[in-house]
Amino acid sequence: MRPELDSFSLQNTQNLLKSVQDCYDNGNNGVAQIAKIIGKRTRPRPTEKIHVLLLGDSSSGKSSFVNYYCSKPYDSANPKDMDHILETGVRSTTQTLTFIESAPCRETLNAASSLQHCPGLHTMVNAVDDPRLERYISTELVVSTERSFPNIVFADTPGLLLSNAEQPFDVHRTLKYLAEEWSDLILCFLSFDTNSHTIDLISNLCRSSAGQRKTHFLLNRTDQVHDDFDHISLVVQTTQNLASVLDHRFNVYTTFVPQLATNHRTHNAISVVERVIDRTVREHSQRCLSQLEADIDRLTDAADAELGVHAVGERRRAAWARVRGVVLLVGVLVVALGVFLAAVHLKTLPIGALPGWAAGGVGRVLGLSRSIQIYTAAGVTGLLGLAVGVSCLAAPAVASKVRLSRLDWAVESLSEHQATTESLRRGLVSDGLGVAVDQGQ
Ligand SMILES: Nc1nc2c(ncn2[C@@H]2O[C@H](COP(=O)(O)OP(=O)(O)OP(=O)(O)O)[C@@H](O)[C@H]2O)c(=O)[nH]1
Ligand SMILES: [Mg+2]
Repeated sequence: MRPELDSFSLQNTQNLLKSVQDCYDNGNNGVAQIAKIIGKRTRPRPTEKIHVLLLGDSSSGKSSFVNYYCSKPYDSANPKDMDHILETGVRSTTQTLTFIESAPCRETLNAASSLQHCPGLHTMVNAVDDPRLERYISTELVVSTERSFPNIVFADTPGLLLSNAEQPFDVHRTLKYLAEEWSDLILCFLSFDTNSHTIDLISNLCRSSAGQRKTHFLLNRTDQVHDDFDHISLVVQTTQNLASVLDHRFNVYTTFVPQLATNHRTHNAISVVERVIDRTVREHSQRCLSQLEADIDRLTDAADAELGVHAVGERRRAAWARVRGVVLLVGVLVVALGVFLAAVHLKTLPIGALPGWAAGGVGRVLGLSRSIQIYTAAGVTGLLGLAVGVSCLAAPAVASKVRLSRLDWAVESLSEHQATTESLRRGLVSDGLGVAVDQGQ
């Protein structure tokens, strides 16, 4: 594979992950916000970073690997040029569980700040159930865009010792949690004299099928072997040790950090390890895209279903509106008739004879009062009918119109997101085809 094509595709992967994030978080237009409007819960939005767990023997080169990965590529004109982000040393150096990730500014976060920075770590502390762990977490925020680092969180762990009791916190339980729940990729660093205790522990960690898939072994610092014979015997011995406890296929890469190498004669597979990391980032980006597509589909279905219910309701409302219209018309006519009859009745009264007429005939007075009461009652009833009819018609119609316009907007925004995911998917496929063509050459 040509390096420029590789970096082109890496750039595409990073852009894809960023676009997926944008689709979820794009202010009021984001998928997360649309889900709230539709009234659906979404799964936690996928992160743009994969989690790479580094574990293994003490002094096997875990921290040096992080320093190497975040530094500029090896330059034979300047062979020792490498960043020193993490402390390294010949004797057990790393005592804390250290997370390393890219950020706009260089910063070291202590335990409290790390937990604040990444609230998900509380779940780990609770699961490990060792109060000491909370004090032994730190985070290195690093300004580096080398390789796939912007899309990675590394976890550098204390080297495995013969006894877990010698460790400042329960490293075994912490590694188990990180391996099973946190990591997308596990790099196991082995040294020349890896003991059976380490091998047993590692075999326990990658027992599950997910663990088997994501675990890769690095026989590191192989620049320090004396000659090819030593190199081969070391590889054979390590492979046999692993094969005695693992009943699945596994990869062992012989690696060394070029900037630290005492000699460059032995084969160095560190670039293969880098490609394994790149591939994990690409797989992750495809999973993120698939989740986004699934979320958009689910929300579109939910919005369409609600729009369907609204359409049925709207038809019923229209039918009722016709009935109400007739009732209203009758009401209005009754009012009009009442007013008209009252007016006619009052007009025909002999006004001059009114006192005598009132005094002379209680029955007539009562008759007149009843008539007026009846007309008034008819008028008031008609008016009430009018008011109730109008309010019944208007109120639900306004509420439903607001909801409908929101749903229409949601469906429109979702179809825009869908168009984005389709173009991302096309880009991904054509990118993949480009790589495949290149590999075939
Ligand atoms: N020659 C050579 N030395 C290396 C290489 N990788 C690391 N070292 C050296 O090995 C020593 C241990 O490296 P670290 O990176 O501290 O190892 P570690 O696995 O983080 O050790 P702990 O944190 O104690 O578990 C340091 O002195 C490094 O400079 C390598 O590939 N080749
Ligand atoms: Mg270390």
